[in-house]
Amino acid sequence: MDKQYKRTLVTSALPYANGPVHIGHLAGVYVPADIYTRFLRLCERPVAFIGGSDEHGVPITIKAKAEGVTPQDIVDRYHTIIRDSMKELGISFDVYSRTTSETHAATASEFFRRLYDKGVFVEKDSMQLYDEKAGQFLADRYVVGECPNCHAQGAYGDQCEKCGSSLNATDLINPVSAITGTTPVLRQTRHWYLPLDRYEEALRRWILEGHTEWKTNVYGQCKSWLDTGLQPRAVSRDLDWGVPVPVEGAEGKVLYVWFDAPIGYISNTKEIYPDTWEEWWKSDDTRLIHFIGKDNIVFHCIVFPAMLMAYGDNYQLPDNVPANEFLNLEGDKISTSRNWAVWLHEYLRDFPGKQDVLRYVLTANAPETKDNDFTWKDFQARNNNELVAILGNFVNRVMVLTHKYFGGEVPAAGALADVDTAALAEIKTATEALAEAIETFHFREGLRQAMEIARIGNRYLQETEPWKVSRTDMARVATILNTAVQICANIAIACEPFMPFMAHTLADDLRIADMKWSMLAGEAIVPAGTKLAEAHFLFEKIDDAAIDAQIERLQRIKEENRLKAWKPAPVQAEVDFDTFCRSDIRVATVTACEKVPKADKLLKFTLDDGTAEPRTIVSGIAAYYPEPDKLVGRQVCFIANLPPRKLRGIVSQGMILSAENSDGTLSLIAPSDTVAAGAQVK
Ligand code: B3M
Ligand code: ZN
Repeated sequence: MDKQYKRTLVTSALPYANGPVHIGHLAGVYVPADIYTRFLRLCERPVAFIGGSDEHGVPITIKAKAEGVTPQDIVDRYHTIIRDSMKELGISFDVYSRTTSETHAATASEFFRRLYDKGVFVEKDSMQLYDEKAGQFLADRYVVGECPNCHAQGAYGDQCEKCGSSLNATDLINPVSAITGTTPVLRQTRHWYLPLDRYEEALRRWILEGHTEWKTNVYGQCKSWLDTGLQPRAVSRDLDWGVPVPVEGAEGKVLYVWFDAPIGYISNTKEIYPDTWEEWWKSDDTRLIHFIGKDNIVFHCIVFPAMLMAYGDNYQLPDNVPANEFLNLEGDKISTSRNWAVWLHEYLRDFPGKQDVLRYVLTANAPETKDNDFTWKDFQARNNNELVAILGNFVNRVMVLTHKYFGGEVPAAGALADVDTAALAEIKTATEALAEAIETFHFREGLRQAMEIARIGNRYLQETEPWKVSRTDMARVATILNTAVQICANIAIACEPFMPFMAHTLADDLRIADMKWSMLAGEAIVPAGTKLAEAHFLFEKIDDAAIDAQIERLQRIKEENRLKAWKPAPVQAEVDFDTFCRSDIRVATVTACEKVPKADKLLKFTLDDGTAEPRTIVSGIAAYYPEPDKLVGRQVCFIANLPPRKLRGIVSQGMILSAENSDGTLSLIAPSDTVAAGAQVK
């Protein structure tokens, strides 16, 4: 399909260097981009895989302020963590640079300047919030106040987290600067706007008519943006962190992070190909593919292409943008701020040597067409039941048998029987389907086809049973095992894009020096006479303890988040003092306590309230006191002057007081020292 292209430029979203990357980023962007790139390399098609950190933007400055360090400190820290962890996972970037590089500053600056000189931008003055104490304009995130829609306090200048509406900082009621806590004033400021409306027709033709083959989620989002009508967008900000606006009189202004970040793809290409980078961006026979998550679609399909159109000079627009949906974790949305994530660097620490398992699970479960869920139980099951039981087991059996019957030397095959040619034909079909799936960005399907080869291998051994044949016909055993070794070789090559660590180990074991896609389903990938490595297991089982530890970690985080989110209930409407005083609250000593039969919420208390008569009160707290007899002897507080009422046939004389904890559990109220039964609470 893309034979007319000389080279493919693969980009993957530049992660913000304000935190580590998690499985959501990996499943959505980096693992699919890496699969695609590795596939092209195996096919010997020229490809460059561009990555890097996105190091500008307001969130980084906020994090720096919160920690009392510089933005540079923040991006240095996370750039290193992200770069190293992605490398360890085998994400095979040709370059992983950063938007604080000099090359990038020069490239982004030149890009803006050219658009400026061509008169592309619209310059507009507007009123924005300014913190006089800090002496700076406030980015939307730096302003908090009352939401104009739901009137919640603490809404941010760009969004109210309570009602979800997106806001303008100037709409907030009683805005306060998050930097100094002072009330900001409105001040005039000038910014440059990219008039997206002027590119609407061209974008419409290019996407809606020219790229009907794009994934439906991507195409649909573009269509809805275009149908709503595009507006000019400011591409500069009043901020001291970013690429300075290269225009006289623009001191204190930087390029908006979403203007400079995609240019980072160009800057990073220059870093690896300082002499030939233009071929990769500006020639018709280059194919540009952006791997991103669904929240970045508008920037990659509308804004950046409009920027490239505005620049001209034959910059190529993306040929495809196979954006993914989101991956959830154990049923909940992944969230950096709530620490609800599996962080890559922590995974690599907790599961050393198991990079391929994560790559496998994230691909098998990739959110290609809808949001999907990662669970640790599924991770374990896929490892144990698929990688270990199907793939690892097949390869191990072949290696063991080859050692057992032929001292580890691949025997020469004789004439093939029908069962042999049938297996090889099935493999050919699977590898063709696999290539087609990867070409069209259906990586889950691709992985399924790659695993199919191992399934074919297992069936082949079951049907041919070389261990039985060995009693009568060693020449036939030789043919079977030669065929089985070739199936292993197909597994190595077909799985390389998905599980490169396993694939290269297996290729080494089979003495395949240089894997190529063209070898697949071909004849004798491993020549007869090759001495194989000793048999070993490519995958090992993951036990319950390792999985339980991860699940417990998530439960702890959930608990912490719940406590953080808890707030005391709002205070009720006022009551006058006399009304309050009419409630007669007293202390009593528990003399007996038991469950009420057939009412799992209720406990029946018998109380000494200082009078001659014991008092009975039924209370709905059984769930929190599973051993009611242990309450005997304790003191409780109760309301003495409520009218008696019947509960489950028992007359309850009052109400026992308890406090509701943040998790909804109830806890009995008692005086801090023992007092006389019947003492009044005042
Ligand atoms: N840093 C947003 C993100 O990580 C952004 C991507 C930039 S790609 C040019 O979701
Ligand atoms: Zn609101």
